[in-house]
Amino acid sequence: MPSLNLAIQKSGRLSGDSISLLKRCGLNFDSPEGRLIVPCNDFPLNLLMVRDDDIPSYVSRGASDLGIAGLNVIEEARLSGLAPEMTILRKLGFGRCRLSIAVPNAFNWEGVSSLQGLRIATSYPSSLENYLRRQDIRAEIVPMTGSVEIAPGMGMADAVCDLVSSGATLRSNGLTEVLTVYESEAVLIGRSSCKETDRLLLRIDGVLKAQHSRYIMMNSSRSAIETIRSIAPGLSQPTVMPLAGDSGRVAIHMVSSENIFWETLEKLKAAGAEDILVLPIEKIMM
Ligand code: PRT
Ligand code: ZN
Repeated sequence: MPSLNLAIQKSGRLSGDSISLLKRCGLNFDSPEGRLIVPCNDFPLNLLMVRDDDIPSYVSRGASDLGIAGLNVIEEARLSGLAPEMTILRKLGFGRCRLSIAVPNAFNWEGVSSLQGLRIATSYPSSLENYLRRQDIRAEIVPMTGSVEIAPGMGMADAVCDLVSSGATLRSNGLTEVLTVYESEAVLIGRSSCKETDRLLLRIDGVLKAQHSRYIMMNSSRSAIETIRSIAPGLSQPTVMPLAGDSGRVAIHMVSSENIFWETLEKLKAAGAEDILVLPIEKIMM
């Protein structure tokens, strides 16, 4: 059976989380360090270790069946017409950031119309152009490949359009974030599905679902079951079992599709639940 190719970032912000996700999907492979192609031992899949910017082209041109990259990289490639043949199969929940517009702290910001006629430095010219067109703004785009945040200080631009996560980089360069162009996170992209991509997708879904889900166990009186069900979120049908030697009391087991907060445990206790245990779930197959 021919192997699938999955392109991931060789080294950078998305590499660790991409590898960790694939390992949680049961894929086993030797250390990818310093290698371009890494075969998996027990799944017909090769990892292609590449720069994140090349991932849309690998997938769109059919060299790779699948890829993991930031939505920002995918959007930019799609809008620039470089990688037309790809679809977003799953959002993966890591590598979260946003593409934002920022201006010098002293700038008199009065809303999006303040961008009219400015020079805006960015590594995302197509995303910015698309945004400005939709907002009916005419501005000059100054393309840069990195260190965009220094452009206003160097007199090269009046504003920047760059990725932001904590905002510390903008702050330390005397810039204020004023608009979000789009939110981004790591996504899985592909071209067409086949039996093996479907098999991998099922595992990815299982891992993503499990990481937010919790298994809850508690004891209570039979009469408290309905109140308890109304308190704990995301529950379908709990398993209710009689406790040995006490016909009025039961053990309740259930899966919650959301994390369980201390406040919820306090409400459960107030409703009469005791010995409440909350456990993480490793895998879910529906
Ligand atoms: O070598 P290669 O081309 O593969 O890597 P790269 O250097 O282009 O990318 P890398 O590893 O820096 O980022 C990979 C992906 O991580 C990006 O495409 C985003 O999808 C995602 N990501 C998440 C980020 C950030 N958060 C982020 N904060 N990418 C970049 N940044 C940079 C940002 O450009 C700015 O310089 O971090 C700085 C801002 O961070 P804060 O926390 O100070 O706001
Ligand atoms: Zn890159």
